[in-house]
Amino acid sequence: MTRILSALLTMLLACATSFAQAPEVSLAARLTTSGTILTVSLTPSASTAGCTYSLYGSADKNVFASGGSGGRLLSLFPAAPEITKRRARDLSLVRRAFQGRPKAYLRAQLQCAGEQSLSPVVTVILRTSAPGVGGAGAWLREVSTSLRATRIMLSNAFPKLTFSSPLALVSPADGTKRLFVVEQGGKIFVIKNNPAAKSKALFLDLSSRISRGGELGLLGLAFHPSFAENGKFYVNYTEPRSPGSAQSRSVISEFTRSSASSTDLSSERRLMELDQPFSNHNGGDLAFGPDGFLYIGFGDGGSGGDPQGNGQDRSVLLGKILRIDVDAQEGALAYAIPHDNPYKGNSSGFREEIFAYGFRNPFRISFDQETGRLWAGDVGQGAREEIDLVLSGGNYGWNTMEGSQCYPPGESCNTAGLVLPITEYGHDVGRSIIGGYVFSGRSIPNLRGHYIFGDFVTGIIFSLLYDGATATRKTLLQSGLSIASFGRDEDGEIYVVSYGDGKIYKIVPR
Ligand SMILES: [Ca+2]
Repeated sequence: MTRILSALLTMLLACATSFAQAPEVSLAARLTTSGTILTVSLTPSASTAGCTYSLYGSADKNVFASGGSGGRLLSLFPAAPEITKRRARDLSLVRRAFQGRPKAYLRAQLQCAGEQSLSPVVTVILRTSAPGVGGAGAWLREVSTSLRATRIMLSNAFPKLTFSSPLALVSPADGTKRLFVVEQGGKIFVIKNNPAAKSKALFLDLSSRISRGGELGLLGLAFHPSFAENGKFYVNYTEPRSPGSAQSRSVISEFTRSSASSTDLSSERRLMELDQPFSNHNGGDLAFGPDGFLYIGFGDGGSGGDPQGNGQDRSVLLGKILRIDVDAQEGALAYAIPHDNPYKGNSSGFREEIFAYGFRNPFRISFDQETGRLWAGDVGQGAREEIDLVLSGGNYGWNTMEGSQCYPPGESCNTAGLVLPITEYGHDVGRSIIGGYVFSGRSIPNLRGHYIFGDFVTGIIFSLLYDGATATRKTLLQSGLSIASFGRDEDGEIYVVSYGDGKIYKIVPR
């Protein structure tokens, strides 16, 4: 959620060009005689402003036979208007991808505003005697066979409804199939999950209380697992520290609905208040785990580079993912600390609410309902955007590391004990990662079990398949949207919350 306004402007400019069909693209690849540098040249048939190339590789030519992209995603980069050239040392994974293989097959996919085209497949003969190239590489074939092309598109889910700066779409999973849309300005609307829906009911209105602008406002919503019975839900918002103050604090509150489609503000029960030293990096999401506890994502407090060192400081709640029990109270707290929290009863002064630490701005978090895994998208500083698989007591690095690189860039660091991202990308691909959800819907069988996420600035949508050992990322679509969030309905289908045009889009098969 960093850089929203400038990014929004960039996106609007970039999307001014639309294509009925993406330009055709030709691909040439050449390996140097040392075998260590690969150069690819991509030449489109027409201008590609605002488009993106995905380069796929495989040791098995057959994975490209179905007409889809296939193969392993080796790199993803913006398309230059005419010829784009990339060298292997700039392409993450390329050298690893080719280890020990006699030949590699490459194909490029060009994506422009939802339209795609594929290059012909080219063959690269590998020199296995080259320095640094060797060892078995059967993984490439295995990965390739599991990566059959999945073609998706976005459908305007509710053509008659528009929202103002929507930030989240949440399902209460109460059997009604209704959806709740969170607006940054403080309102929550409830709608029927029906493309013909033309009315939205104002479920909660916090607009008179919140602090606004930039990354402030009503940022997240989670429903109690027993919402159908107890009517309780939880929000994460920012408010002025005192009336008229320019400084903000984050508030985690419980509300209880007063009817099926409205909530009285007087039902608020404040669980937690947290002063924000700067206006940005407030985190903002909350989610109930399969254990029934509430997980809360807080950013590092803001500014740049985490000047207060909050990410690594376990005596504060900033830069953390917390875990609390909202159904009990303990001492002076409005909640209880679960007995198996990693710092429960510690004597080091660590906050017992902490579940994991070392985050910069974990703006969106979610649980995979089938495996119980907790996923987080942690927005980067100036170089790396990352997805983390969040485990109890884990240190996710910030600000010792940004993604898998030491921070500040170019300095050495002690990486012992730090948990690296499960996937990451550089700022040539995107600049503000938006964590999503694991797809469990029926509409796209190939996508079941894939974690879907994207980027606010570039609008790219990815899938990530994690089998417990290997994570495989694939580009699904260049949406051209400023994606604020993803949403998941009661059937496991996934939606895109579009901040710029205020629309909700559904991921559907193409
Ligand atoms: Ca990290």
